[in-house]
Amino acid sequence: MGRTMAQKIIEAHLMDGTMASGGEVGLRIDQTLTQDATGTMAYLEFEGMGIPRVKTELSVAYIDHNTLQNGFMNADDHAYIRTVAKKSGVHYARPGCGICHQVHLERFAVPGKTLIGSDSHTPTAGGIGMLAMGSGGLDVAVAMGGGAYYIPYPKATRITLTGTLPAFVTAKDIILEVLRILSVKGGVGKIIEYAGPGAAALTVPQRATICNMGAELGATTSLFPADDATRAFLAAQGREADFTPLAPDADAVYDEEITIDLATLQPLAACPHSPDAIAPVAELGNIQVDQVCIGSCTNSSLADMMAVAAILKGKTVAPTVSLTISPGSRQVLQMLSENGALADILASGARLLECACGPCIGMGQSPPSGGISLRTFNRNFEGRSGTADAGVYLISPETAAASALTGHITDPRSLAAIPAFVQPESFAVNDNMVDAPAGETEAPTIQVVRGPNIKPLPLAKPLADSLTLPALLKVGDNITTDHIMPAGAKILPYRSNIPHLSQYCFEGVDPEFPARAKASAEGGFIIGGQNYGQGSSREHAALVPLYLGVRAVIVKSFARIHKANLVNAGILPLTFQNPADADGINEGDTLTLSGILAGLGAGPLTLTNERTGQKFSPVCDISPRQAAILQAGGMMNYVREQQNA
Ligand code: MIC
Ligand code: SF4
Repeated sequence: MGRTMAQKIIEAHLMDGTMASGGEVGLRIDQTLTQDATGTMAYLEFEGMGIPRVKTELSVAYIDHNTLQNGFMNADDHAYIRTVAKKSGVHYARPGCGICHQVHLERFAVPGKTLIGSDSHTPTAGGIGMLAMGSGGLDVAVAMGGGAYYIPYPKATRITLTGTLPAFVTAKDIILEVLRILSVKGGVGKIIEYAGPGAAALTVPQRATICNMGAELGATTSLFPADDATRAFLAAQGREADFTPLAPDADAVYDEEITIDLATLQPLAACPHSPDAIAPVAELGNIQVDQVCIGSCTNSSLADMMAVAAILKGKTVAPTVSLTISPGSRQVLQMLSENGALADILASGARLLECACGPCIGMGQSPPSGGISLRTFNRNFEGRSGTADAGVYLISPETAAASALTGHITDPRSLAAIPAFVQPESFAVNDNMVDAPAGETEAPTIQVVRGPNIKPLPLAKPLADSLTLPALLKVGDNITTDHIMPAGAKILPYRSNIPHLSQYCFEGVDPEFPARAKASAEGGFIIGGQNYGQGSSREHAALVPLYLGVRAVIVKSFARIHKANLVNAGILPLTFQNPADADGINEGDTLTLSGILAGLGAGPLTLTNERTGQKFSPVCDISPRQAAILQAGGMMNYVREQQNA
């Protein structure tokens, strides 16, 4: 039987498991990346595993999230990451290099290879034909040490793109259309492959935009073929030698097929507060805009910025709008400054931010109270911007620039034509801000710098067979990891300080939760709905609940990365067999969970509501390997046990 692109890469990297649905496959990982909001923890975990040097072909530590530095915390964490990277064999991309996914695409991603990153948008590199997945820091630490990365064997979805994009309709609108079709949980357990003449006509950065927001579908990852466009992009980056072709076999079998005629698309927007709340821009009516933010790992390529510059050229941003621009990398910024487009952007009144995540993760630029913000980003979860009652719309750079000029949400098709962007034959390549690690002889002499913000990791209690504990919190569907462990300028600097972070757990959902959890001596359970833990890969959304005493999370369904993070932390991820069972539990009820050890991965456990006497049979749908991790009390303990054996 023919193979899909993902199946080819999986087969070439298979270390463990069989390629059949229902099971788990363990993959050899060629490259890893970390960013600074999750990286500190990942390197602490790597150090904790006692492996002196990384065993990957390439590992890169980026500094892009925590760049506000309002206090010593971020700079201390950067010094830690810089020194631990140098010692451990990891390349260090200094602050100012750009957003990890954009820089990795430009400088390091290789078709046909595997990449995991401690960031959910790592699939961006799927645009170049790389099998790139987001994971928690513990999984990155294991992969850096040469261990396999495990995923549930994915289902295959093919999205065939036909036709040609109309003017001012973009790659962003394609992925927003896919989100409209599939929703924020429609990609869970799937790898999405793009095909057809419409896919072939897209450049690598356009493909990367689409793969980037595949994370919002919950997909394991997304992939484009590696073809002539891929070779041209790599050649322009001075990396043609990294090219290998990738295409599915003609008789490859897909579990699901979707076709989108690009000619029928129009500019779209994801409306507040979910990336799948899609509406055509033309139908939104006259919505006044307070802020427009252009950038993020979704839309910060040279092509995106050139389109924005062309639209802004010779015009002035509307008086009521604050327009911010964050180019995705120093390469993009340098080329914009050399070709004059930056002058057009600045002359329009745009506010230039550094090449980093910035407003996307709430690090500055929070909109005004009740404000409307248009962003070319990938997530518009309630409160993520830093303003609890702001409404964020996700749109293309073209829609963003058009709206910044008029002051209201504007269909860019109303604009005069702009010059077509032609990808340069060579990008401005300069890797002088990516520091190579020390060699094997120098490495042991390097002192790792540890600031006072770095606190020890919480470790799980040994697994009991039965637990009688309160339901500490009950939540609804689509709870994001931003709900569980918010980010933003106030909290993000404490990503290496779990005790401090714990005060903010579920802050926007129920500010009393941390105190309630701490008051329960033996801890308790969380009850949730569908797609629990969607969004960010932050393992803090598991480590902080662990610190607060959460022993099991019992929900209708999980997002992939968060479920893996719960197991790695040592928290039981349980699923109700009948979603309506969640209705039989109220917050505060005392619950007895029994048959835990026998139930790990094999048949139901028993959950008794001591208030009503009702019994439920949730399942722990995990692999034997994950059952062993839970039995060991989480991944750190499991790795140590394995090393001792
Ligand atoms: C995000 O976009 O939510 C982040 C911040 O990049 C996260 C990682 C994190 O929480 O540090 C992600 O997407 O995984
Ligand atoms: Fe950074 Fe935003 Fe991309 Fe996350 S989604 S990596 S915060 S730019």
